[in-house]
Amino acid sequence: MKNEQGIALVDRDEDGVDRAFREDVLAGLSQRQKAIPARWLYDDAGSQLFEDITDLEEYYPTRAETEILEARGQEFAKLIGPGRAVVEFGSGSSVKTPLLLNAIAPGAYVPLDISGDFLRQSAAALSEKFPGLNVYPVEADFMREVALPEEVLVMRKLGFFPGSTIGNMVARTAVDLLRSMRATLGAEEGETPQLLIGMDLVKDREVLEAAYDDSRGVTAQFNLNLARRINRELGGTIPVESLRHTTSWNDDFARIEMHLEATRDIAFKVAGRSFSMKRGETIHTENSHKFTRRSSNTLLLAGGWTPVERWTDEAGRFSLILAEATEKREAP
Ligand code: AVJ
Repeated sequence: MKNEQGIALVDRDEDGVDRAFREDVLAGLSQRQKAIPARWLYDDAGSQLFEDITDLEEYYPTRAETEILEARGQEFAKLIGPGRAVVEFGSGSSVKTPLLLNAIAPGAYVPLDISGDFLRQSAAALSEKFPGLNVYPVEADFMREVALPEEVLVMRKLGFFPGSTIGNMVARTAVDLLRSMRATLGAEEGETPQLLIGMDLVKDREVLEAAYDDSRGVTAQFNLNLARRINRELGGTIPVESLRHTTSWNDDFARIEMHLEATRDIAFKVAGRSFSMKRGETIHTENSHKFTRRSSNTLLLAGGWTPVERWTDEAGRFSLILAEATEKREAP
């Protein structure tokens, strides 16, 4: 996979091993609290399992956010206006992006994704649905500033980041991303870009824990797939049948945590290195932060974005927030 500059985005060694994946896994398994960044959950199998999760009875976020996008089109049109280049951080899902594009009459659509395959698929699907719309896919790591295609530089920009993906990041990383988005969208060039971002809300612990530990065990498979992926791609010998999926609400940090817990003392190898886990010890595999009105405002402001409007679904489970890049010279 190469980006526009012809630079391979996935750096593989002679054996075809993704170097960043190996480094993250080896470093993560060497920590006192074992932890692997959540982004590695999404190989092809993991991405498919996540799609399955979005259909589950217990997993409300996708339905709640879609409900907002369906209900608020006229308000988006009024507050965002026509002719903006919509820059989506992550390849558009088949359902959510068309709802937004239909509502606002955009000038162009620019999906950004690190996976060229997903990017081309979703760009092609969107072009088919919107024959008149200029679509400029860009293969890039949007955690850093991305150079947008020349054709959209003159247009006003709207960033779109649905799904509460921001919730997977700890505050420091989330703020870095929000600042990168500002830079990507041209906030430093006297532009006032807008950002439409989904953020899931704090709610009863039982509802949250069920959403991340469903009765059909799909989320468990999603989590366990990470161990299988390590075995597949990094020559691992993790006894996957001796790991179990666990979910818990961390009230201090307002987040759901997913872990893989050893059900007995185990020892295994990954990429030639030896590791062990005592019974009950865990590998932390994901955080999913939940927000309040205030905590989401604080995070956005820290990242250089001023909230201007917010919507929730009827049941008040999920929020979609419209923000604009904060002026540099704003009073303290
Ligand atoms: C893709 C980050 C929105 O945190 O809800 C779903 C991922 N993990 N079930 C989320 C996920 C377990 C999901 N996001």
